[in-house]
Amino acid sequence: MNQSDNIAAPASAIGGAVTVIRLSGPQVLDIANRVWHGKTPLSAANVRRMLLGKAAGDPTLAVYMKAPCSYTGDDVVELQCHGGAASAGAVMKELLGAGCRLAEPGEFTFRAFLNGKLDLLQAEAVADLIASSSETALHMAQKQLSGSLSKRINGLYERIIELRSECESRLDFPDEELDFDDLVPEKIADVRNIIRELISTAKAGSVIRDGVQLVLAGKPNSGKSSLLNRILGFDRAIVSAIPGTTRDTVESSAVIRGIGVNITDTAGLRESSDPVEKMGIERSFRSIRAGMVTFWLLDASAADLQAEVDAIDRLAPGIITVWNKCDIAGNADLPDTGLPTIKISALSGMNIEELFDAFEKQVFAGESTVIPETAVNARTADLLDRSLAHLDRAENSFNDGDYEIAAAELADASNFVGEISGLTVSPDILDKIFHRFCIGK
Ligand SMILES: Nc1nc2c(ncn2[C@@H]2O[C@H](COP(=O)(O)OP(=O)(O)OP(=O)(O)O)[C@@H](O)[C@H]2O)c(=O)[nH]1
Ligand SMILES: [Mg+2]
Repeated sequence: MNQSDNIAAPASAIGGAVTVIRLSGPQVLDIANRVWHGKTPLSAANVRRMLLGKAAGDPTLAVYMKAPCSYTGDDVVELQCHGGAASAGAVMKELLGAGCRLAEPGEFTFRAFLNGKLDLLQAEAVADLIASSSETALHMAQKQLSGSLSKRINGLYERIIELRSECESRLDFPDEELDFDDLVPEKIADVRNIIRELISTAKAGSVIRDGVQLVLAGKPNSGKSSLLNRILGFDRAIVSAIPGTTRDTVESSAVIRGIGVNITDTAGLRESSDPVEKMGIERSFRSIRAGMVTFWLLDASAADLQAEVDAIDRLAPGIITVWNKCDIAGNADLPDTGLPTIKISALSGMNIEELFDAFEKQVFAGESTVIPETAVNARTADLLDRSLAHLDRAENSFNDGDYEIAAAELADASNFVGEISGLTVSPDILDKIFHRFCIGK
């Protein structure tokens, strides 16, 4: 990505009532004034003031933000024109004709990074913020955008650099009676502990950011669609007493305990000669294999309870067995499934909160279910993991009196930690990170 030219792109989804077109670069003020015409041109005299004029023949609001006080740190102009592909397209066409080029995905945020407006962790938080599907995810992204994680990571980086210079001073002045720090091994161990603690938040981070695939599976009539409707709080799927009601998979989104969940209700599993039902059952198996958690529904009012248990596909991921219809099961002696089990009634809502407790436990796989304020993503966890290996070796070398190796290991460790917020980073990694963004951000 070239930083010296002028870029433009719609920054809001086309099709809404208004489209925001964002321009960034050294000549965007001139370019915008050639395309947009108001009573007075955009200039330093009306910086950050919204002015009404026209662009491509239609009423358009325009605002100029002068470098470095803008999102990207460059000169920025934003135009607000009528929504709809044709209207925004006409303005974009004029801007491209006047000297802008279409921005690449994430290019505005990339410029913000190059101009020191954001570090890499904050840039990733911008992408997370847009993708947030729950309040928890939004809160986590906002926290990271405010720089709280960057502060912790940069603090670690500084500490590793200090330890490295301590090792180097022993190399440079081996015979002198300098006031050396005796606590280097303890300090390395301390840094390692903080890093381990951060890595332990990765699981929660991925659950919160990416959400969870939950599959409702079981025999026909066990109450899968009833449970889906109960979780959603409205009638999404058809429920009937006829086995085989759901023929295709039904997908819905929900938030359970602050976690974004994509729920798939599936066609009941049984031997069938009906070709359409067979296709539905094949889809059920595909969904089950792709899930992270499976609620396997069992009918507690069935005549043969052991047959319910025998039907469980134990290869399904993250199974919680759910005895449903407990409202009419009386005191039936329910056989043990050997798996985490909850007794509910999808019809009355009995024990749904207990089912959510079990879901939360399953999602965090036995780790603490307390959602951390900040949590690292897979990229950060991987870099922290790599730095750990070097810190281990640095400590051993230091204890052996091999300060040169210790200093080199600490340098490697600091490079990996520095890559997290972008203090040390290679261009191909930057490309990868910013291409996760949409155009216009
Ligand atoms: N008493 C009682 N009836 C229930 C409960 N849950 C579901 N049912 C009834 O069981 C029947 C089947 O429910 P569905 O939700 O359609 O079952 P399903 O598992 O989606 O069935 P298929 O789509 O055929 O695979 C309906 O008549 C529901 O009203 C429950 O907790 N208690
Ligand atoms: Mg159904």
